Amino acid sequence: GRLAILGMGYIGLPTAVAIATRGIDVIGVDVNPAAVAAVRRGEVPFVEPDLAVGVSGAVAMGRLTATTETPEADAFIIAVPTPFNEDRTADLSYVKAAAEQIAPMLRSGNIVVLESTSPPGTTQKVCDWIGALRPDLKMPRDGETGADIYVAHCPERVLPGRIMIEIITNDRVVGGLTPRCAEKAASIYRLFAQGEILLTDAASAEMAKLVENAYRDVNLAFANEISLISESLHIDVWEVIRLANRHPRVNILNPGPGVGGHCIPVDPWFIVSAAPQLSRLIRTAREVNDHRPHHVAAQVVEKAKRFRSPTVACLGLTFKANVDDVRESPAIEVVGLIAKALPEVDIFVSDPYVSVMPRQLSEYGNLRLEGAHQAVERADIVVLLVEHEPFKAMRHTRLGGKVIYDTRGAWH
Ligand code: SAJ
Repeated sequence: GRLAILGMGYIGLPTAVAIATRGIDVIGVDVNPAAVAAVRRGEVPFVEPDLAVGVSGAVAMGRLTATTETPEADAFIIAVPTPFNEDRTADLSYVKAAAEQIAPMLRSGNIVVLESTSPPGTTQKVCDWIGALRPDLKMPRDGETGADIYVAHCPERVLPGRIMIEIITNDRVVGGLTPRCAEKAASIYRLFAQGEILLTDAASAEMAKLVENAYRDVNLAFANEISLISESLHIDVWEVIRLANRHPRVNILNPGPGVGGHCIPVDPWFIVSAAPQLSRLIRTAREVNDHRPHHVAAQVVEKAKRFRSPTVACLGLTFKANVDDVRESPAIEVVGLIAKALPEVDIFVSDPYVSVMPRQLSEYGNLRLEGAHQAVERADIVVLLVEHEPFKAMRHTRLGGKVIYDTRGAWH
């Protein structure tokens, strides 16, 4: 068998490695020639534990190759981004482009799996887009048997930082346009997944994925709101959460400077736009979390007023600890807001995973990227935005005499 994966990113590349390692020939397809060239050299353009060794191994074994042209294959996995538009509806242009790239290559018996997180109904659209270009093929239809092509949705659900573990161990939801489609698509995941494979229909699979991330977002909003309230009452939120979590049925997450990454700040909006009138809690949770960076920045500005000419150190720029991903990072938003509000103040920024000033921050002349120790040494105010391991270790040694704003509770 031969499998093509469209999108050599955070999901497509790990999936390619997992399958290639099982002795299947995998062809990675990407519109970006630089991504293709990197895979061909056995390299990974981002940091993810165990992925680099997996890619170089799979390429060396000759099981993984990459190309910009969609090849013929027995199965196709679509793992391209689904960003959102200004109006917070999903931008399906990458998914559509992938479906249209696949269409001319399809032969009877092929499987097409959508892994990209998508609003309800997208898997059906993929089927329709392909069907429009290939009237010669019988596409799957609810209640009918005997299709030429099998179309299903199998949403990715791996946690950045643990992708190579979770891609193997997580249970997988496989939703087919027909039961036969689900069964066919499941055969791909049975190659490498050790978790259970749960068969369902495509719309349920689409919704389940969105609900998983909305669930986390609502829980993060709860933690962030408790933090806001506790702060206003001069109560230590970390102590409150530590105590409350000793209840057998309470498990509050950690508040922070906001909720980032490419999924959790985006996916709940797909639910809201599918049912705007009914999504009150989910929408409010998004708003609570989106407000966090503004609150954190305002607190820093407040603390800075105590000094005549303060220096601020901001530790962390990525969207969460121990990854190099800065997409939708609340830390970057916080730093930008502080830099804008305090144009006269020197601000040192430090992150072990970031070596060039992120583009969104390049306009501020008062920002400097620094090593953490130098940054802290010179600072009057130290703001911890991401709990990277090396920052946690600074707890006792470096912080004496400074004003500390620990947004992650890493030094508690
Ligand atoms: N965060 C907190 N406090 C916490 C935990 C997280 O503030 O206690 C913040 C993080 O710093 C980050 C954001 O929340 O900014 C999201 O981080 P995360 O670790 O909760 O999740 P992601 O975005 O890395 O991955 C999520 C996962 N979804 C769920 O756990 C339901 C992952 O399984 C999904 O595959 C992924 O989204 C995705 O791609 O959809």
